[in-house]
Formats: sequence, structure tokens, C-alpha cells
Amino acid sequence: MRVVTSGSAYLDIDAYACCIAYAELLNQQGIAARAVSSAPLNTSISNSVLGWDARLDDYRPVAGDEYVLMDVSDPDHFDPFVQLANVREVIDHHPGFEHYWAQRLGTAADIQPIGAAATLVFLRWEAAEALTHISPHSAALLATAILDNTLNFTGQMTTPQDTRAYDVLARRANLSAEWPQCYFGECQAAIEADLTGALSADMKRMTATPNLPQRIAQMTVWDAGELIHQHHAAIDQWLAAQGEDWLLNAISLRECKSYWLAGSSLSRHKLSRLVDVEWQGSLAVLPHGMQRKELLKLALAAPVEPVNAPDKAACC
Ligand SMILES: [Mn+2]
Repeated sequence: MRVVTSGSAYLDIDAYACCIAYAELLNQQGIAARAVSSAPLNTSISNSVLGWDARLDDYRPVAGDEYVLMDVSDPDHFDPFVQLANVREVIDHHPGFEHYWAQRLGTAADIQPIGAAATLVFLRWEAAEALTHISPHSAALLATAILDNTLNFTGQMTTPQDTRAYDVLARRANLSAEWPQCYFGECQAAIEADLTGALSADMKRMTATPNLPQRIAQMTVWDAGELIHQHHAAIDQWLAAQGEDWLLNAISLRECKSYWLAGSSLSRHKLSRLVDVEWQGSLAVLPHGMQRKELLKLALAAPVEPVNAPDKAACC
């Protein structure tokens, strides 16, 4: 069995769509595959999306299964049932592990800087000349994943391939012109209804990257300024309970900006080394929407700051 799966922390709409739509393609090609995850779904998988006729498979991996990893390539972040030695294929758009997988898998590792991993899955369907057979729910899932991961085509990683894939898939799925606004509005309502749940469902540990705050929570909403204005204290309190070195990256699609809320002067210092931002207390507003994976790319490219030698005055 080919087990098509993703990360351990949570599934977002991109990972969810990729698992379901790629397992469907493999099955159509005569390769038995299941879309499987043990991770919780985050708020990007909105109520409308959950109402579509699409599900992960109820399947428990067994010895001898092979694994296909979608929208993740960091071995520390895989779903815990994944057997590293049995990974057959990786399709992802996060930076950092391209070389590792190219050495292990050669061309079976497909890691590209592109707006959504869902676009890479769309390209597989297209290359297989199978798009006329894609189910409406898989087309709708992939299209919505592209909307989300490209920040409605405003994200800096968006490519012409993402835009083209959305157009083709939205037509196949009969999505209306109002779907983007409807979808993002639904996501914001879900986040506001359970703010701490949304924070914990989209929080990543970045401890392997010393140039970044140790924890980064991210949310993509229609109006992040308003959300932070209304819920600043609750967000602060919940994140502070997770430690002192953290960032909330709230992406605001209405204004195409990122709102950053940082946990401490250490967190702000790390971020200011990567991006020229002006802090007002713990808050900074970036003039464009920046995704966590873009920030990760900057952090990986920057030199690691040497740990300060002990301060003599403090010792004496
Ligand atoms: Mn993604």
C-alpha cells in the first residue's frame, strides 16, 4: 500500500488536499494508495470544505507499506507512523531539505519553490493527462489549497503555475467567483470562535533554526488588524504560556500585510536581523503578507549569531 500523508503537528488545507487528490491519482494509475493522517485538521479546512464529499481514508499503516510525503520534507515533522526508510516520494514546497531528499530519492523528490504543494499535484494530474477524470471534490480541494497557500495570489511565492492551476481546477469544480471571499471569511470566523484552538493548531516548533523564534504560530485571515486589536490580550496570554521566544504571524488578506506579535526582546531581535521592521511594543506590521516558510528561507540564508561570551561584569 502507498500511504499518502503529511506532517505531525496539524493538517492545513494544502496538505489535506494533496493527500486526498494524489492518492486518487495513484489509484487511477493502478497503484493502491490511501490518504492517511493522524494529525488534527486546522481552521483552513473550513466548514464548507468539510461538507464536500472528500475524506481521509480510515487506514492504519502496516509493515511493508510505502510512504508518500505531501507538503512536508523535514524528517522531524512527519506524521509519527512514517517509516523513514520506506519513503518513496516527496512532494513539497518548503525550503531546507531539497539536497537531503535529492540524495535519497533522486527525481522522486519534487521540492520546488511554488505557492502551493497543491499546484505540484495539479501538474501531476496534468502530466498524466487525467484531468478530465479528477473528481469534483479533489479539484475543489486543490483549488482552495492554492487560494490559501498563495494568500489569494498575493503571497511572494506565488507563481504563474499557481494561477493557471487555480483557473483550470476552479472551472472543473464549478467554484463561483465569490468563493475566495467566502472561503477566507469562513476561516476568520472559525479562528475567532476558538482563538486558542486555532493558535495551537497552527503552531510550529522552529528549534532547529536558531535564527528564528522557537515557536511560530501563523493564521491567515481576512482582517488581521481587527482580529489582533480585539484579541491582543488573549493571544499574548496563551502564547506566553508556551515560553518566551515566540512569534504570531497573522496574515491579513484584506490589506496584504503581515501583523507580527513577538513574545520577548529576544524574539524581536532575531526577527529584526532577518527583516527590516519597526516595532511598536510587541507589534510590527509588515507592508506585505509574509508566510512562515518565507521567513524560514531568510533564516536559513542568514549567518547564525554567535552565542555571546559570558559577560565578565555579570560574573564578578
Ligand atoms: Mn503548503
